[in-house]
Amino acid sequence: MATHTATPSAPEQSATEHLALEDRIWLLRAMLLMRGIEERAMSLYRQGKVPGSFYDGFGQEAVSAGAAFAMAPQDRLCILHRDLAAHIIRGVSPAQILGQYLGRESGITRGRDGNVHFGDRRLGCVGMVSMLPDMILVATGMAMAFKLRGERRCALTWFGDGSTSRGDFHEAMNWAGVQKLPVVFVLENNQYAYSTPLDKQFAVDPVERAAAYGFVGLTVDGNDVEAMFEATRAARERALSGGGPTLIEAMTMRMHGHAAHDDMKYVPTEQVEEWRKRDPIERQELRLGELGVDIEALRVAVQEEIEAAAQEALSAPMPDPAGATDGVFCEREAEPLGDGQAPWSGFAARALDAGAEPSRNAEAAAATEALS
Ligand SMILES: Cc1ncc(C[n+]2csc(CCOP(=O)(O)OP(=O)(O)O)c2C)c(N)n1
Repeated sequence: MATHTATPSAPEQSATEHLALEDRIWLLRAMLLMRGIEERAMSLYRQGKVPGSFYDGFGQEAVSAGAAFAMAPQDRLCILHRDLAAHIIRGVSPAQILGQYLGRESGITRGRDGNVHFGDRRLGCVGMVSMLPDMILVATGMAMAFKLRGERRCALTWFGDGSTSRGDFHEAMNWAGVQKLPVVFVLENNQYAYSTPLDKQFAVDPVERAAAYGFVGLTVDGNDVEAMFEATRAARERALSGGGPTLIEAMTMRMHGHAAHDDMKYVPTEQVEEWRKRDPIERQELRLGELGVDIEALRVAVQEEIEAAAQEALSAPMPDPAGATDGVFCEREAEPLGDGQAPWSGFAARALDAGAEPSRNAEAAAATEALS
């Protein structure tokens, strides 16, 4: 029997039960990197150095950081335009991300796209398709393949509230429910789809629709990175044990315009101010500060890392125009997607149990020692 719970947040206790201190620091670091990279990129955009438009996820960092952190190396991710922390957690370097935004040869698409449509297939991430919400279908298709091949993997995708009004959303949900597919759907409810507010988008909160398709739907505080992690971790466990998909509705707020050109005049200032008090980074800093973590040292280290990455990206060459059409069509047999990084210590512990090498992120462990 499918259930829907409107509980706004998973209890703190259940989050920390699965998170070691190094994990909690990693989550903060991923959010700080996301915010810092996007702030740096926005200033580069204003200097005319980022071609195309610029989209960011300011204020929504916990949604991608928390969910991606719960995914194992062999899982597959379809990452959307406000989910930079997911790329970071999977192992894309800040220099590569900035190289991507600057259209450089060093970016993931090697200058073929800018700030939105990319994903490092070597890290198990599928590059974003612009038509919304087509990545829901891609994730569902991958989960179908895992089931048919008997592979123990889970697919995860993010999408916005506006995406839920399209027919493809319903087709994917229906098929995933019928087939009990190992897929996690993260609905990033950031209150607006471009200028359309929620009350003009749907008459019923879309999380309620999960029950109609026969699987679990739950609402999580999307500005609480640990609650996001815990909800996704549990959804992944359910998916891998045959319990089918989960629709996680992450309640958050788009704190900036739809893209850099948008002054979001249509959003009441009070609404933005209200959400500013729930900033996901400040929240995690408060938690860790109380545990004795040196937040300032972490902030400084992250800023230094971003500045070095910006310099590296700015000095990378532009792509050779002669190769502009390379890689547009698949000219040889496609390589399978690779596995991504999965820094959560829970995966490392399981690998140790199985006698394998730990996947624990050495950098995170060192950071914990230095900061606590
Ligand atoms: C089928 C389709 N229609 C329109 C667009 C243009 N578009 C890009 S993002 C966006 C808003 C999407 O809103 P939402 O799904 O809530 O995600 P958010 O941008 O708020 O994260 C629109 C209309 C698109 N990419 N695809």
